Amino acid sequence: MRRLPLAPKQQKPEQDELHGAEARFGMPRRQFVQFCVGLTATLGFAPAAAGAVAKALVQARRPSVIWLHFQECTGCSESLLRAEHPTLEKLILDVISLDYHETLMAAAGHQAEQARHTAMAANKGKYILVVEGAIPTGANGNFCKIGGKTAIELVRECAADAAAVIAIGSCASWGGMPSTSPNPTGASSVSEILGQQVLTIPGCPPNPYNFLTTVVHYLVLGKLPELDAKGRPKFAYGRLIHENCERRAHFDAGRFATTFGDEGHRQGWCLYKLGCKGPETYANCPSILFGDVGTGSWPVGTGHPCIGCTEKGVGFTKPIHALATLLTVTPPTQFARPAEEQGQGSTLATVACVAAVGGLAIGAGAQLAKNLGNHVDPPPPAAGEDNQR
Ligand code: FSX
Ligand code: SF4
Ligand code: F3S
Repeated sequence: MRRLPLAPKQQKPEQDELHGAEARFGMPRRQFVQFCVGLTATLGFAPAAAGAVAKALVQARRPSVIWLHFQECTGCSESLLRAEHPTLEKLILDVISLDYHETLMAAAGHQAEQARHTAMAANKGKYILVVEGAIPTGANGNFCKIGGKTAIELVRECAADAAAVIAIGSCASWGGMPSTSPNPTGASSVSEILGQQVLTIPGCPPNPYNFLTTVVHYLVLGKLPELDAKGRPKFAYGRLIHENCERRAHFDAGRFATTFGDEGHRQGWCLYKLGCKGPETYANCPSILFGDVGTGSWPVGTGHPCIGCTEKGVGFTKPIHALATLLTVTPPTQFARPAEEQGQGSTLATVACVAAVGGLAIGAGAQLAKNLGNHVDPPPPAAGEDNQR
């Protein structure tokens, strides 16, 4: 029998790296250590890098963040408000300096505009621009104007002096829901408006930890994480949902729910035949879950097929109950290690890449355990019911 790789020994942050954490973050030292170790694992850094993460969080100068809102439901901000480690309040006050955010700031009108101009001037070339929502290009951009400027003008103006631009949510990443056919407002992505690929954190809403972790990567290494062809951080969007799904064992065994509420659905079988887009959607939803409420807190975990909300060309494009394209049918335990693709070296960044391999391996081990734990014997199929592939 193939032996699963053992988890590397966890190394906790050094005491001096924790100095000041309690005062700055207002959280017990133990909780702070857990938070740092969790972020380190999410990033795919080696466990030994938890100290560097802690140090960066304690000592780094808070980057100024300007957050723009356009065509969207504000679910991206809402999902951040529901994050627990840390809460958005801690994120605002301690990890980033949120200098402009229309939904959360107390200022309005001219005061709000002044806050944006002041932050941009004081942090020229250093601030992070976060854009939430699609940008309407129809009617010369006049569908959305703030302070007398169109969304197109605002994005270009704020991006000009930004150190980094992050498109948060599917709307800003590729147009998302507002761009669904026939797209009467000409809803477009940030990358389309700027004419260059920016970092995207798609999802409707996106997972708040993927944003938090991206910011922490920036704090620790002074640069944005490695991206895929759609601008998504590879640490979060490097693998298909189908590869880490807790129902995968049922897919491999050919056990499918065929209607909502049938025996297979109640037994937690695979949702592929109900239109699950996990086989063609890249995201870490099954691994990091949502809302900090425990096991199963993600769409498929609650019994609904993934609609592919992180995947351009799938979410809000393909009919919800259309069958997904199977990008791979190889069981995840058979995947080649990605080590060879990552290269080797001794810098923290490279250690992080190599650690990602360990992280994935550990994830695969945990996933296998989860899958085995979820295994149930199939009930006899009802007459005429097709539960087999
Ligand atoms: Fe809503 Fe954000 Fe969806 Fe869009 O998330 S959750 S419509 S991705 O821009 O507010
Ligand atoms: Fe999970 Fe969907 Fe893949 Fe089935 S098709 S294993 S429910 S991701
Ligand atoms: Fe979206 Fe599918 Fe994840 S619908 S939240 S990508 S499980």
